[in-house]
Amino acid sequence: MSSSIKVVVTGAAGQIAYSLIPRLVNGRTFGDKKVDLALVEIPQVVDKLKGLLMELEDSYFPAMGRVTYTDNFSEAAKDADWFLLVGSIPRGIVYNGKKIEERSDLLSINGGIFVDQGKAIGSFGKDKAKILVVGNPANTNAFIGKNAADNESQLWMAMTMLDSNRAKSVISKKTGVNISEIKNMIIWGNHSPTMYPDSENVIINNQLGSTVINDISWVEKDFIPSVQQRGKAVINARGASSATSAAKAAIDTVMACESPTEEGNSFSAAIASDGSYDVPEGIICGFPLVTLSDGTIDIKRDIALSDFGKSKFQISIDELLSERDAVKHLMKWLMMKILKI
Ligand code: NAX
Repeated sequence: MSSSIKVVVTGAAGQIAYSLIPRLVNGRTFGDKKVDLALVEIPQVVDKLKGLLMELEDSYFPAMGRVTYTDNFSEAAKDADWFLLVGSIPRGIVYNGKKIEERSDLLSINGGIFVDQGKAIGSFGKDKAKILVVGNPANTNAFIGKNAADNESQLWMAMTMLDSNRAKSVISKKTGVNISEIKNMIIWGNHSPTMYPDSENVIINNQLGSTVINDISWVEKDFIPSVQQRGKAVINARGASSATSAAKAAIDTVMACESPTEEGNSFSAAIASDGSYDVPEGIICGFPLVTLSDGTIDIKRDIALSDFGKSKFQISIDELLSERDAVKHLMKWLMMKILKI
């Protein structure tokens, strides 16, 4: 083993985590590094993690290091390199006597969780730690967490890789090209039904999507809605939300960050806007990303968006801005800090 890495996973007793956690220690995700795991759950279910730990021990993972579990996030966060924030309160659950149906309620409840987790990550996580938010509403949770962490060396991302993988699959079926030859599949905007999967800038067998797919009606009426609504379709068919594909997408994101991106390609995740593509600064927005040879992750800035693409992307940007406004009250602590109250 060349070195070790510490990974924190929240929502560790949930269905995504059950598929995700073994892959973190399988010796492929982090190459030959030894992987220490800190698994986090809410107090009501944290003891279930004893069973998961037993299964991990029984699975023979030579790359697995120390595995701990706790309901104390700050304790888990100490010196961690990676945070996979999967845990959140899902829509439809009864919380404090009220059924959570509205996105605004979901934003508020999960937002509160992400203030605390963000503060702990900023204080106890390693400088340069990477944080991938999977728990929904992922972009705005990441926005809240990043602001609470207040540590510019750390990289906060929200997961859009699952949307990108879904889009590659749809394009593969449409064109007959194997998914391995479909690259630069960009998801612009929010991980929500407003996202814009970009069929014009995708690379299909070394050719630009806009030259391969000459069927705007299919793009508008089939491709975009099917990617946007795929999560719902899985729920309808399976009676539960995507789990194994979400876990695979989280692993794909980690691996994309851990090694340089090949020339001409990009990977999908949402990060804080620096104003690129005229996206208001600060919101956590889906962009094409590249990992540079020094390990830095940057926005790929040379993508040409058509007027059609810009108009679709703008819908998602507007949604992100309205979500930002809905959680402004959670930024109070930030104002207090600035005003030194
Ligand atoms: P589950 O309900 O199976 O598991 C969630 C787990 O999180 C539960 O065990 C719960 O106790 C735990 N949890 C809640 N609050 C916590 C906290 N503050 N600290 C630690 N743990 C906490 O959900 P699962 O199917 O695993 O999905 C998890 C999240 O991923 C959901 O928010 C879901 O909406 C989201 N998804 C995001 C996707 C993406 O592409 N970004 C796709 C898949 C998925 O829908």
